[in-house]
Amino acid sequence: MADLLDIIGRFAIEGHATEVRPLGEGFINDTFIATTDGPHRYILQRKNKNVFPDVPAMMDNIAAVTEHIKRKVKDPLRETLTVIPAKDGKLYYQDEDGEYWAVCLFIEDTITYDIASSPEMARQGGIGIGRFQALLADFDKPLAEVIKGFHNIRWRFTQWDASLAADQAGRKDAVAAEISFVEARRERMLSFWRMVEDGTLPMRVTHNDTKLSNILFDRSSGDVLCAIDLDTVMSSTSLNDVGDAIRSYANATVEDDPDYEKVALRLDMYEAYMDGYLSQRRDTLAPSEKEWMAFAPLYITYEQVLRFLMDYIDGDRYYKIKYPEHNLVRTRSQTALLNSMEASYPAMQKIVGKLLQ
Ligand code: GN1
Ligand code: MG
Repeated sequence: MADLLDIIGRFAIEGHATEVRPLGEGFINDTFIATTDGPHRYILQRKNKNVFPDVPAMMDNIAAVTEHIKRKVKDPLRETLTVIPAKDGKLYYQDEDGEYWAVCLFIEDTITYDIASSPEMARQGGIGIGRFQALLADFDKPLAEVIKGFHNIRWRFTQWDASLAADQAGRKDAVAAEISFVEARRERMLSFWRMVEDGTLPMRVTHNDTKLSNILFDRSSGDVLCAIDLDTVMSSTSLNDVGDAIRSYANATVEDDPDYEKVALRLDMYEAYMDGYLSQRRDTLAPSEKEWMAFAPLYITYEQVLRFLMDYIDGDRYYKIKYPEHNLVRTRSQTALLNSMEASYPAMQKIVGKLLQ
C-alpha cells in the first residue's frame, strides 16, 4: 500500500496529517480519513481508474458543481463537498504507480446510513436530492461524461451482449434463469430510455449515485445536509436520481441481503421519499417527468440487476466483492426488489398522483 501520510501531504491541507485510516464500504474507490494537527479532518480517496478513465475530467466536474452550490447556500463548508487541491494546484495527485488520489474536507458531526430506519429519514433524503437538483438547475457549463452510457440501458445492453458472447468466467450456463429475467424486460426498459433519447424526458444535472449511503445527515438534528460521492455528477434524466434513491431508501433491507425473503419495497418509505423530493422539485418538473416518475425505481433497479449479473459473468472485474458469489447474491437480492417493485407499481403510481395533485 502506498504511503498514505506522504500522499495526503501532497495536498493543500491545513497543518500536517497525523493518521490515515480506512473509511466506509464503497464498491469502487478506496476511501480513508485523515486526522491532522490542524483544525480539520480530511477524506482521502484513491479513485478507481478502471472505472473512471479520465479522473482529471471527473475532478473538474466535481469542482465546478460544488463551487456552483457554494455560491448559493448558507454554510458552504457543510452543505456540499469542498475539494482540496494538491499543492501544485491540480485537483488530484497521481502517484508513481499511476494511481489517482483526491482529497476533500471531512464534514464533522454527520452520519450516513445503509438502511432507512424511518419515513422521516426517507423524506429528508428526498429533500436532499431534490435540493441538489434544484441548486444545479441553472448550472450551464458542460460536464464531462465520466462513465460512458452510465445509466443508458441501450449502452448497457451493448456491454451485456458482449459479456454473454465472451462468457469469460464460464458462468453463463449457471445463471440462465437470471439471464432470462433480464431478457424478459429488455424491450420495456429500452422503450423507457427512448424517451431520453428523443428528448421527451429532459436532460438535467444529476448526481447518478443517490443511494442512501451517499447522503450526509446532520448528526444532531437528523436533517439532511448534502449529497456526497459526486464522482458521477453528469447530465442525465432526473428520474434516475429518484429511482436509484428508492432502490435503497425503500428497500426493507440492504441491497446485497442474501436472505431474499427480507427484500421488499416499503411503500411508507417510498411515499415519504417522494414527498420530500417533490417538495423541492414539484414546480419545475416537466409533465413527462411527472408521468414517468413512478417507473424510475424499476428502471434503475433493473439496470442494477443487469450490472451486477454482468459483472458476475465477467468474473468480478468491476465491483469490489467480499466473497466469491457476492455479485450473484447482489443480483438475486436486487431481482427480489424489482419483483416487489413490479407488484407495487400501481400503488407507486397512485402515491405520485396523490402527491402531485
Ligand atoms: C457503486 O461508488 P458507490 O459504492 O457509491 C456504483 C453505483 C451502484 C452502486 C451499487 C461509479 O456506487 O452505480 O449503484 O455501487 N458506482 C459506480 O451499490 O459504478
Ligand atoms: Mg460512487
